[in-house]
Amino acid sequence: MSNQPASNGPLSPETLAKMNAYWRAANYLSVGQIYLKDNPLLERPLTLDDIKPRLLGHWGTTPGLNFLYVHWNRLIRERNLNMIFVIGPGHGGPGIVANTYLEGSYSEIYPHIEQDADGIKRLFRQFSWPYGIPSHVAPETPGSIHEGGELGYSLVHAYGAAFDNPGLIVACVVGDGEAETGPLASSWHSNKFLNPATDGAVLPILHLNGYKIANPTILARIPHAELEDLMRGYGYEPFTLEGDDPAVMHQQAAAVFDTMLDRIAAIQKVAREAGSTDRPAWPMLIMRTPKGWTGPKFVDGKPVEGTWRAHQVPLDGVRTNPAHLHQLEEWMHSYKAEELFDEKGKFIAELADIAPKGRQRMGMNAHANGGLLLQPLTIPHFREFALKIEGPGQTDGEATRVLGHWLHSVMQLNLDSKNFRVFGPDETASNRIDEVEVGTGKAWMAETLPVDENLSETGHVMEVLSEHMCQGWLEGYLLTGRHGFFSCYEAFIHIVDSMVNQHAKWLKTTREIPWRKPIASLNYLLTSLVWRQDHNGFSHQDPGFIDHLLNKKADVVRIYLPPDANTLLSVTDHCLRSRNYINLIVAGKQPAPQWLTIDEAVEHCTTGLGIWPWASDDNPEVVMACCGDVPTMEALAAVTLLRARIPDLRIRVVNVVDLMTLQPTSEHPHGIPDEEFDQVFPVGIPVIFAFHGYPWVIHRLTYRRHNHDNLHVRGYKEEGTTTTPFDMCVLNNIDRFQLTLDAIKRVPRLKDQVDAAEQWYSEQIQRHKLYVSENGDDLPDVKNWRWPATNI
Ligand SMILES: Cc1ncc(C[n+]2csc(CCOP(=O)(O)OP(=O)(O)O)c2C)c(N)n1
Ligand SMILES: [Mg+2]
Repeated sequence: MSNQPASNGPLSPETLAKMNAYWRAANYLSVGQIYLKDNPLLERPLTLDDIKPRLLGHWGTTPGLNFLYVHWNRLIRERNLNMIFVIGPGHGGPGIVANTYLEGSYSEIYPHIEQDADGIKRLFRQFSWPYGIPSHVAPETPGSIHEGGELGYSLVHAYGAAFDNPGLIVACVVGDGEAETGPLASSWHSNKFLNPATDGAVLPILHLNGYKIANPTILARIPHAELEDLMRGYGYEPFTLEGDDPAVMHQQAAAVFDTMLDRIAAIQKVAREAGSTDRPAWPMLIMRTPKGWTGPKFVDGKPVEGTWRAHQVPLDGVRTNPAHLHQLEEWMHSYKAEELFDEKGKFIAELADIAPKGRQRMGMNAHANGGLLLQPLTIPHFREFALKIEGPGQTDGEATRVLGHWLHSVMQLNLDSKNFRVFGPDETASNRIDEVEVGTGKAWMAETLPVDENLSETGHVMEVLSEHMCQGWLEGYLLTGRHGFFSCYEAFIHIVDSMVNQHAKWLKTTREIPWRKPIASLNYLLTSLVWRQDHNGFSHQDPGFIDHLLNKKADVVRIYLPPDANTLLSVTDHCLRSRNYINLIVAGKQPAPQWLTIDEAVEHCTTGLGIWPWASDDNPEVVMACCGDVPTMEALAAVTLLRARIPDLRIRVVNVVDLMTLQPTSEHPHGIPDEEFDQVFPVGIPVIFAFHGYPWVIHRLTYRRHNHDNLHVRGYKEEGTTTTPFDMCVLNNIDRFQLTLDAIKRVPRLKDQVDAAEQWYSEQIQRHKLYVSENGDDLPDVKNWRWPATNI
């Protein structure tokens, strides 16, 4: 391949020379960031004083990324494209920083990194330097919506960005190691959901540099034909670019990209003008280039370029080994910086000129700073969708179905602006919010059969049995300035624990970056909850996502457990209007008693926690607290049992919707002040707390509150099976009988009644166990229990 004439391709000799020089400049600046703190243009011989004390960064992937960037620049200019990039091997940070510097975006955003030798020195020094910039593509990197530190999500982010952005092309580099991850492997299927008429295009580039950190990659070691077949099997039209001779590679890359962009244009044309609804075979590129391309070929006699040894810092002994220092100097000189930067260190104008201008520069594209484009949703008045209730506990309702009715309206009102999607791993119907599908349908570009329902090429409900893909699409969609909602079974949301970590980090960091504008919050509805897994059992029982999110920065996370339909409406309305948060809403889908009118619900959700007056006495001797729908019902049922047994017992019922209100104000912005907490949970009064999730969550949140010693929490303690709803409560000791006994045991003046209450408790549990074993259903007095109308 390398003996093909360099002139054989679409680039004129001048353009080719300029593009290669541009690439050299990017490579030079990348190496400089990894090694140098001074002498940025090598105006004097390199000495140890010029070298950073700690050598951090990843060279191996970087020259390939730089190569691609310069080609994308050409495409943007020649074809007047609106293009952003997503870099899977985000550890190639130096390359993207270098390129955004060369195109001028970097200095505009960070004016202290000027376009001269001083600016380059600062650019080098700040990289991987304490209080400088991270070594990866990061929120700090202009033009990026993707961190890439945790591998696997590039392609799914790229598709999320492309949905409903018909004018956008998202160039996406997938590392060949990254391609081995589960999320990435399923992400290729995103092409079955991308509509060429109404969505943008994704340009996937599989960066087949052959290696990961210490191993070859699978895809580099299967026959090329097999790899192409794999890509064809995923529904793509694979193109290949292979080689290591820069001049030849530039020509071939230009040719192959021209062909691929022509393909994309043709696909979009037939869909947009001729109305074709066929699923196209979108082009994708397999780019087989050496890892660490243009870097040291051998170090200490061992091959480096084209091997895994190029992954991080190829010459790691420069501080101690003069030969390494010398080799670094030679390597850097090989890029001929003196031809690329003028005497002041400014990138020479005729090279700088090949980059796009203004917002067309990828570092400046508004789609990569989604908050700039964010338009508020049109949100219908949720009060009009409220469930009418006949007093507390007198009406049953399915909270999520009520929510689905309102979400349908949200969807309809925003269909024209195409900025709202609902995501779910095949659970939208099961979670009972499927009314949202009516009138838009579920996105689907694959084959359909007459038996199918609600599948649509323009659907805005996204269903795929991959929590990773739902999460990744939604993140890409949000980060490019749109809104979304993700409903998931409670137990299986853990599949994306790690992805939500990364998104939380992104949000935390961007809050401190003034030029990154706020984006819509990531909203989760967790339903199909631990307490009501009647036909699924233990595998489907896990409320631990709450614990997981609690570890995140308080600035970023909000957790709500609305006890009924109207509180769910109020909370969700709030979440869809919020910005820069991760909102977790936990709410059941099964028919259940409803407690609050919409006015009461709004008031309750506004304070986040409160005394329910209709269930409470003045001057309480015990507080029955509850958080979550099933625990709320059990707590209230316990109140009726307590009142029947001890009519003069003064009880207060407190319900918590916003979990973070329990934390001290110093820990979370939603935390209520200690004085308020003490009013709700008076010092010295025992609190029996029925909680939806793991009980220690409540202790963790309240351990610094005055009344913490009197707080006794019941929650899920990992007991479960396929059994009746009430038996689940019994197995975990959160049932009404247990809560009743707990209250009697904790109120000092009832000391004499404890023995009898324990006896009564055993009888109730025995009665329950016998009944469920024999009848396979809950006791009628439990199942048909209602909050007494007379108490209203
Ligand atoms: C999910 C995940 N697992 C492991 C790592 C550690 N890691 C960082 S880079 C890398 C190798 C990546 O190889 P590849 O995707 O081929 O990138 P490139 O060769 O372009 O550097 C690994 C395993 C990671 N960042 N993310
Ligand atoms: Mg690789």
